[in-house]
Amino acid sequence: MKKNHTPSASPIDNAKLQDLEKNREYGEGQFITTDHGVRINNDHNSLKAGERGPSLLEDFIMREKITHFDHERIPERIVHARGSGAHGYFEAYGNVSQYTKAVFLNDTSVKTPVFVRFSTVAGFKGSTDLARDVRGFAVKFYTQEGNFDLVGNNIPVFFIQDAMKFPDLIHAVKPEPHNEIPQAASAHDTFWDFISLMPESMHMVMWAMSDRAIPRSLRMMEGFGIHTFRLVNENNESVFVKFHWKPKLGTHAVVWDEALKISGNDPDFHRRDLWEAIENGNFPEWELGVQIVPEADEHKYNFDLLDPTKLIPEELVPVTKIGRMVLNRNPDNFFAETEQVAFHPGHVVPGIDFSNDPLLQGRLFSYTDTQLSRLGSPNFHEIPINRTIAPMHNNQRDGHMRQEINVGRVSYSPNSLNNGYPAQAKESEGGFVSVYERVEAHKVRERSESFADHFSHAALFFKSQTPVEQNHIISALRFELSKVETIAIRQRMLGLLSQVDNALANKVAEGLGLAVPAQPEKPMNHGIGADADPQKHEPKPLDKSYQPSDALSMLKNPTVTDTIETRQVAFLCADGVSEASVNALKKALEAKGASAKIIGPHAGNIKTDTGKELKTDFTFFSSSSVVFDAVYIPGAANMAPLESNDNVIEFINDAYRHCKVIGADDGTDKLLSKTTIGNKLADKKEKTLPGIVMGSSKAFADEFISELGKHRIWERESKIVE
Ligand code: HDE
Repeated sequence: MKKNHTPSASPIDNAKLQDLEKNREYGEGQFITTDHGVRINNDHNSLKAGERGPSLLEDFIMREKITHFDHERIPERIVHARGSGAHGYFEAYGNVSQYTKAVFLNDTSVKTPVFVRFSTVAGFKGSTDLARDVRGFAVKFYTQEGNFDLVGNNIPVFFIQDAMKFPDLIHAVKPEPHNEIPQAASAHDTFWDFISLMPESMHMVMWAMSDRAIPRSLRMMEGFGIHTFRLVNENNESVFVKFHWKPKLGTHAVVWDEALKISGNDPDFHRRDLWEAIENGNFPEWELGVQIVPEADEHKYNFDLLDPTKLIPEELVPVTKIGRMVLNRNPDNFFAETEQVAFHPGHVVPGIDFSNDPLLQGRLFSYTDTQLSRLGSPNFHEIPINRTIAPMHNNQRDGHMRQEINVGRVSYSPNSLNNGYPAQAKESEGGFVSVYERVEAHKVRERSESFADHFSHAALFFKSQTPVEQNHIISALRFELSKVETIAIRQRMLGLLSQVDNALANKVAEGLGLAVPAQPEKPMNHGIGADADPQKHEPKPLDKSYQPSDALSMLKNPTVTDTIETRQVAFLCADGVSEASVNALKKALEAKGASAKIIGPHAGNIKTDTGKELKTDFTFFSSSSVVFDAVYIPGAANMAPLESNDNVIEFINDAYRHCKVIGADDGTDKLLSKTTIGNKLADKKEKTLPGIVMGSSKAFADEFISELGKHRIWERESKIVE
């Protein structure tokens, strides 16, 4: 069999790595040329008739350069436009052969290369990272049996049950079409109008209003495949499966006021954090987990496994860890890799198959279709980041920007001129065979009655949260709904919330200055005629049999960890700062994998009390406590420059408000007296406040680190629910 020429290899094999090396050095010691290899003699001036004369049309060099530039942009993704990517690998623990024949999930000797793209959903490509939004968590596994894409989110359920509603959902959440306001935000009328008429969205709404929607870092998020998939073993026996990613650093969030301020201070906060962690060798890591449900148990639960607005509580079906993923290399080129990567839930390998979840089924159509307009050609699989490392042969040919130079006369099957090749693979030879599922039914446009419980999982989620987390959900709903101008929409939402949890609805209503309607409005009254009811079935009453699930709360989650690895502490310093005070905590933090950033009155260096130079990383003016995990005020020969600086006062006040740990050495009392801390101490007539670590004792660093390990000091927060 003749081999086809492949001009460049897949993105992750050795040949590609060498290519990348070459690319990195590309241009070094080389002449600048046109795209067609002609050396350019003058890249600064266009060709003109005389120094002051008109430009000449014959200037093929300028025309080529400008034409290329004019076409540099491609359409951004219709959803998930804002994203950040990284390379890494996946290693299996080798404990799933009874469930799946997928080699990459079983063979412990294989390191499967991966490319991951994290994203927000609603905002445009240049929008802020800290929008309140679900995060995309899409992983491309370059397995030896072909590419497997796990295109998931950081929230385990979705807003809608049927793909048919996706364009409506997205039209509702995107900026409103008449004035294109607001950017990357769900806090506006069209979104809540749609939601208030879609009771099935209530479970996802609870998650989206929780702190899951404002992660501290992309490295500190869980990931979920959402839909029920199937695993298939060598004997073609199948089980249902839900996929989970569990982050090594735990699941953490920022607070809403902080998110708003980060958006101004550093809109690239998550992208920068991911990039810097990898550059510094702090490789983000997740474990891949599965919840397995035998086929025989398909109807065992009081929710439908095919309904993507439901989850399987971990207490009912535990998560078994089956491997780990490490991200250890930043992209070389954002456009070539992060922008051009094309994910598709339909990219599966033998051993993984689909369920009949109607949202998943719709996605299986959508993702190839969207690449045709975004990447512009059916040959998008040839873009290096999308290439499989498995041998690839078929009779697909030609099309825009075809890279491969297929050799020979044969591009059809069956053929005899190429001895029948490329040949079909039997199942025993790794050929993909769909799950042998019997389907016999009427064609209908209907929703199953088993999808009609819209409130029980929303209520389960809410009651599984700690009071702190419940407060945040209530505040988020108050924030969002107070931005909705149409009172009827606010009221309709209160009606829906009251069916989830009365106390929740009442607290939100209080914040809106409204009363919870005695009789929730029937959403479908807004449709035209009875046929507009998508559900057909009456919503089911609340199922109160669910026990709270700790895994649903970020604070109670059993995987929560007190590690301070990669956390960043702002040290507020000026000339005369005590070198000993800086060094003692800095050393202790670094020993635990955290780092100190010196914030000073100006860029460059400041002088310590021993006359040494200390380099500042940021200034009081150019930074803010919202982009750090904690604050430390070292002792100093002269505190006056800090005491008289409004930015310093705001820095400390924000850190206090956002429940961050604040450490203060001896001699900082006057500065603290000008901040919220001073006011609180005076009010309470107490010497200490939670999470404020004072003094210079030997135990100081240990105490500071132990408080930092709590992530936030929630006792400080003002409460809506006790
Ligand atoms: Fe997507 N989604 N989606 N989606 N989705 C896209 O594909 C779509 C859904 C998700 O980093 C698009 O290449 C439909 C659920 C992620 O490149 C598009 C439906 C989940 C990403 C598309 C859904 C997702 C996308 C836009 C309802 C969680 C970003 C650009 C049936 C499991 C991938 C593109 C990346 C991207 C369609 C619902 C996750 C238009 C029709 C549910 C993480 O094809």
